[in-house]
Amino acid sequence: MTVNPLPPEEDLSKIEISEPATSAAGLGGVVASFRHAYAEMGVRRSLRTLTSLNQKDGYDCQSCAWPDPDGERHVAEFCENGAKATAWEATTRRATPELFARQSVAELSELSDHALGELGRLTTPMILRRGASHYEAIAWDDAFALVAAELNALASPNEAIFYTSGRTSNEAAFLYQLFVRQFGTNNLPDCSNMCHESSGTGLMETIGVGKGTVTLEDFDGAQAIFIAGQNPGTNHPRMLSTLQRAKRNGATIVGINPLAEPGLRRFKQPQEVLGLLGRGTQIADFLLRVRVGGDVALFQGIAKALLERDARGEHVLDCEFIAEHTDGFDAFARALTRQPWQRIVAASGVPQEDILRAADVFARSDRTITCWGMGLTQHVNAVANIQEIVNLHLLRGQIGKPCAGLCPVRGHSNVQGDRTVGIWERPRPEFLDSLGAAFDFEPPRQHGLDTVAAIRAMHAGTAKVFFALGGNFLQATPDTEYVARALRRCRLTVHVSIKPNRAHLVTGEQALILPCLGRSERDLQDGQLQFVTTENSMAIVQASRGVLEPASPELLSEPRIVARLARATLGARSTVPWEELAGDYDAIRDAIERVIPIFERYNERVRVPGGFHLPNPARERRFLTATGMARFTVHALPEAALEPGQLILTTVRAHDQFNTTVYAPNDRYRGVRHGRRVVFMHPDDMRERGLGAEAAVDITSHYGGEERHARRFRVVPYDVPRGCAAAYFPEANVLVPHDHVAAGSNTPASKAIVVTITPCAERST
Ligand SMILES: Nc1nc2c(c(=O)[nH]1)N[C@H]1C(S)=C(S)[C@@H](COP(=O)(O)OP(=O)(O)OC[C@H]3O[C@@H](n4cnc5c(=O)[nH]c(N)nc54)[C@H](O)[C@@H]3O)O[C@H]1N2
Ligand SMILES: Nc1nc2c(c(=O)[nH]1)N[C@H]1C(S)=C(S)[C@@H](COP(=O)(O)OP(=O)(O)OC[C@H]3O[C@@H](n4cnc5c(=O)[nH]c(N)nc54)[C@H](O)[C@@H]3O)O[C@H]1N2
Ligand SMILES: [Mo]
Repeated sequence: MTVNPLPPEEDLSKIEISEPATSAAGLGGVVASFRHAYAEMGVRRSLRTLTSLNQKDGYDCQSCAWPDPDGERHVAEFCENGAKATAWEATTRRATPELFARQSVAELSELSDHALGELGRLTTPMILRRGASHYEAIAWDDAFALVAAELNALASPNEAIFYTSGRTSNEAAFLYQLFVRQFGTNNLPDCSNMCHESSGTGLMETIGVGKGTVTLEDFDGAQAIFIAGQNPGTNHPRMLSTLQRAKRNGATIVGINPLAEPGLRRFKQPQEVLGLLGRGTQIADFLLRVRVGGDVALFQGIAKALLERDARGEHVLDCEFIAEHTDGFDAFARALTRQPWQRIVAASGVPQEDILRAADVFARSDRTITCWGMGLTQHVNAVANIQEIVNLHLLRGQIGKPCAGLCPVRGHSNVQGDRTVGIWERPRPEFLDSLGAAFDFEPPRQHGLDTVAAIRAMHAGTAKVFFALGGNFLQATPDTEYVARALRRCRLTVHVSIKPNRAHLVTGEQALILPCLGRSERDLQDGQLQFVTTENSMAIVQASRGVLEPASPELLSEPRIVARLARATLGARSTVPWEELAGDYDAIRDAIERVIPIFERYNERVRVPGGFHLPNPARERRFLTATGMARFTVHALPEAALEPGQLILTTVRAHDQFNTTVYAPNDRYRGVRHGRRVVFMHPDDMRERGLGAEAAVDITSHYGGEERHARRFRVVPYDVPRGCAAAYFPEANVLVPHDHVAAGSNTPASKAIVVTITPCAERST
């Protein structure tokens, strides 16, 4: 039978809706951390793990990529969601072969995403044989032999896809891309393709480097901080401490978001007694309630206001910086002069006086930082969103000086590092030259497939083996039913994972689950305790050492899995000493240093507590673009293409999830409990459609004449702009067309889905 790729329906009548929170963290956060940790791992284990989290001799939190402070660290240098991520990994529950023998793949697919995760840690490699209904255990050697045989039977190495999720360490990622390139392909899609790819593309073209230009310390002296399309209270809670400090030092903070997220409003510092109980610190001085997809217009409005003030003689532009370091200013200024204010206001949904107020903050600040997240990167015009921020910063020279600059806030804890060490389907020629020279082979030069292209290739039958180092490809990608068909067409699908997820249930003809060590666990190789390294959102490379006994003696580390797979697949074709490298991570780091010069003295520097910074030329006002200048760019306003009755739906994360991992079916901050199939709507938009509070609805997306359906959601009246709606990722991914992507970065536009919302045939009570 064919397994349903979608999460099962929910009992909508159980969903409880209350007022959204008005502040983030505080006592509620601490209680939630410990309650969750104790339930999963008991008291002793909770203390052992939580006190090692983000300490200089401990391990890097698996949750987000927000950096750790350089100086003294608090004993509790973690947040509620870091604690949940740790507890989720360090749980004492086990998904054993007996469990898989009892429950068929079809039966497992009827569990919710939360329940699938609750099955516990995988203990043994598992195989789903051709035509079988149940997974069964398989020996590691046999598993590697099977993958190797399937890979070597392909007509071309380009028929294999090698996906990476951003939790993978630098060491594992480097070995993996080396194996994939020796095998003969650049088909290395990763989660970044769905995440900050638009930031990388937008920044590379304009400032010559695809990463952010600020450090954590820069926040302490910033005069203004803009936070656009990001929900730090849920997704980067430790950022709130940084913002609180900046605020106490006098910074003005402006949020740009269709939703009034509690984390942007008030923060009660859980590490301070007063923070637990008091009113907390107000974070954003004000919020610009942009309509979904209205950011290009909004940033243009701010820039237009600056240009107008300068024209009135107020000297708000940094003319010296513009002359010395940029090109394209004249064309940019001309385009904005011609852009009428009415269009800017209509397209952004923000009144002109609010835009002028934001421009005033920008004009008065000599040290401005702009942070952004998925609210900007997952749009058709996402690259333009990022480049409009660059334009603003260039106007006032707010880059490459202390306490000012650009800050894409990365998601997965090592997504930035994976790219630095070579996980990229479009590698630079110099990188390949260096890799080839270090390992004496000729790497493939043809660009590989990114995530969306990989989905299409599998769907078309031109890619036949899918291998994932972490992640949940089925549910993280757009267009779930299309992706399910794509995966089912493969000869073999393989997931290196730590817990069961839905991607293990929608498979190729054969499927393998290869269980690996988690980051919190001790990694012993060839009798030596190893550590791995990760790079955070601000380009600091740090060591991470697990402290717990592995969940099962049969688990292998990710570098070991890659090495054994490489040896099984490449045999005498490769001269790389795979097993030696997997037995000594220092040797992997030495190899990284040989290939990527910015890692000079890697092993020495990463042993200094706190790690080291990778260089960023834009920080020093060296712009490695074709012209050697930072570039102003001109972007058209997107045409609003909504037909009567249509809304624009954005997809967001709930407070109790990490991407496709659901810790609990709740979102305390938005006032939702006991369910996730909800859609947030403006009360007037509900009234117009005759939808009462608690109505059960179906959501239909419309794209290129096609319709996609997500059925049985409960509507929640919410403070969203008129014409906009929000639902949770991954439940809404079935609505996202796979070919609805950002221009330039090919990132699925999962923050801007054109939908209609209609009552379900049958109503919940
Ligand atoms: N606890 C927890 N931590 C996480 C994650 C998690 O799932 N859970 N995920 C990790 C990952 S991989 C990532 S990439 C980050 C994601 O962190 P965020 O970027 O904060 O992720 P989202 O929840 O997608 O939220 C995006 C924000 O953008 C807003 N938004 C939506 N549409 C628009 C728009 O058109 N314009 C503007 N200006 N805003 C908009 C939403 O209201 C929301 O507040 O977090 C990382 N950290
Ligand atoms: N509609 C919509 N879709 C989105 C987004 C959105 O905002 N809206 N956000 C996008 C973004 S920003 C991202 S980053 C992607 C995320 O895409 P992915 O990175 O593919 O998804 P995750 O849910 O983070 O992956 C979770 C799985 O990783 C495995 N895992 C956890 N820890 C480890 C480990 O240490 N090693 C290994 N090997 N496996 C491990 C677990 O088995 C878990 O089930 O989703 C994207 N999809
Ligand atoms: Mo992400």
